[in-house]
Amino acid sequence: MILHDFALSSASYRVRIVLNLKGLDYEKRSYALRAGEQRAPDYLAVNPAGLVPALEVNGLRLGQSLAIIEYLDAVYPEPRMIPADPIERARAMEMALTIACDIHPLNNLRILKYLENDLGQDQAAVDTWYRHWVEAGFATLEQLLPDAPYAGGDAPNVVDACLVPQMYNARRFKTDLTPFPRLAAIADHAAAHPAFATAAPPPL
Ligand SMILES: N[C@@H](CCC(=O)N[C@@H](CS)C(=O)NCC(=O)O)C(=O)O
Repeated sequence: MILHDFALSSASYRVRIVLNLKGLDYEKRSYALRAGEQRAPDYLAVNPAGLVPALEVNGLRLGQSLAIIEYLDAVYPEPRMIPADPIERARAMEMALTIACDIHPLNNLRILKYLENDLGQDQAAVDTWYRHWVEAGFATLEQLLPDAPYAGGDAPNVVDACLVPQMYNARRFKTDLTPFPRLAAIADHAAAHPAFATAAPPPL
């Protein structure tokens, strides 16, 4: 398996966590996102979106971190990342998608660069934008998360794999986490798990 990756990419970080939790070996290929390496023709042939991550396995080339996690869960079911029970599954996806659809796409590198380079916003305005959307999504998650050690209950699941990278980025952008004590506790607990620690980018 080849993971097309970048250490600071939170979507790639999700997949690294899941590969580690499942104990799967993989080769990493890294792309300097600020330099635009993800838009080079060779990589566009792997992932036409020009985004990381992408996973190559047995001739399959797959983009979208949650599609990759779903694939890995189907082929390597233990430990499960996406619950089998329909209600638990729907609840897990509600939380994971709050991060993957309602926070991350608004704060991705290309959006921040567009705000800065095309719309003339300064760094302070970009940082305010970033924190605004993190805080909106985190306020939702603070209500949804279970009263448990992990977002997945007694063991980490897809929600933890999305939450820990998003929390890393929230701290990187100096988001005030005071209103989100449950979220911070769960993210910190999961981040200490060896599979998460091994997947982590350099400490802030
Ligand atoms: N929804 C996609 C998002 C992928 C994505 O946006 N990746 C970012 C890094 S976290 C990226 O490649 N950004 C490059 C850019 O914005 O040009 C997923 O979950 O895989």
